Amino acid sequence: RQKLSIGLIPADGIGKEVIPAARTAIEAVGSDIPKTEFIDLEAGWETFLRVGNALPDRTVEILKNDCNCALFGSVSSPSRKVAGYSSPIVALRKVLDLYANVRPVLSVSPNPDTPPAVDLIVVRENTECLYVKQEELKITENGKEARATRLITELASRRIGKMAFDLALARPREHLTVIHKSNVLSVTDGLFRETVRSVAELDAKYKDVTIAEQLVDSAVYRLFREPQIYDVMVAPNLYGDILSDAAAALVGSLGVVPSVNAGDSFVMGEPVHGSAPDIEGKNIANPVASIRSAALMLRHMDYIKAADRIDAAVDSVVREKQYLTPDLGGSAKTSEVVDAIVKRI
Ligand code: NAD
Ligand code: K
Ligand code: MN
Repeated sequence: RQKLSIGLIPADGIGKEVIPAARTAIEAVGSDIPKTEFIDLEAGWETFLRVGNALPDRTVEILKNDCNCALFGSVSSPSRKVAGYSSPIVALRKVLDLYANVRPVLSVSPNPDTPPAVDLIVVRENTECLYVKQEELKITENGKEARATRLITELASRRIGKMAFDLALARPREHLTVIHKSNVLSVTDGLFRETVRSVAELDAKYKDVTIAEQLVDSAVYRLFREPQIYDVMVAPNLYGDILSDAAAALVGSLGVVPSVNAGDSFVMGEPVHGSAPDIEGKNIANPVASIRSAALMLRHMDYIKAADRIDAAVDSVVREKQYLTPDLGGSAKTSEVVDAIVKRI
């Protein structure tokens, strides 16, 4: 690549504080990536209030036509139904066919020589399950009745399975846990489980990956008791969403957990956390999740050296108490943490 065009979609709340931080970190890596251009793009609840559309066509077109990759912040979605509003992040994952949400959860050990207590990756299917959002409400003689469709396809389960096996193969332990609930949902989760397992049966290159299975409820339980048993976990959309927020609790804060939404031809970095309205505008949001998401995005595009430099800078900064934001028990400001990370990159 001669040039890198990165779409920036801060969206709402603390997204507007942490995405600029991620941009600064990318700018700091300089010549380890091609000449970079950033394109500011709109989406989110505030965009909806302003223009009546949470994901303007212009944003999608520029992402599709002009960007190599993107960074998304967080969106504030109302809990009640609002006519005309639909979450732009769910829509973006679909229109860009970003079928995998890859969420590494890593604890930072007090010194560089001790291995981290938690070091796992949640690989979440990103396009179907209950997130197809086909819900209906009807009135029956016994009152209201609501239904939702839960879609699991062989195609989506196979490609997420492949992504998970590839990630497992690249890690020292080469261990994959398939998360499901097929004791109850034998048709849908049964298809997910069997299809993911069949990926290894059909391709000899995965023969060294060890495979385990865990029902999603006990997976959460075991995650809290013995997180070290997990290496790569692959799950349908909803279970993956819940598991990765739970795993974030193990490493101190949602504010440090990054992700990428990845497809075959596009990747979008995104912190796992939401728009955090409770701390918005106070310069105390933890920028680590977003900065690590930028590194993960670059790593996914094979800019390994740039990604390593960002991650190493983050690792060294978060080992120092003076650079912990309030979510991690400290009193550092967002800007202080960003400055320290940029200096070390
Ligand atoms: P949240 O992730 O926004 O916040 C949960 C808690 O974690 C809050 O106490 C918050 O202050 C804290 N937190 C989150 N990120 C932090 C950071 N970087 N630094 C310090 N503290 C941080 O989840 P929520 O409160 O359930 O949802 C708030 C809004 O975000 C809702 O409108 C929800 O729909 C939206 N949301 C969006 C996304 C997304 O954009 N993909 C994901 C989750 C939630
Ligand atoms: K987010
Ligand atoms: Mn979530």
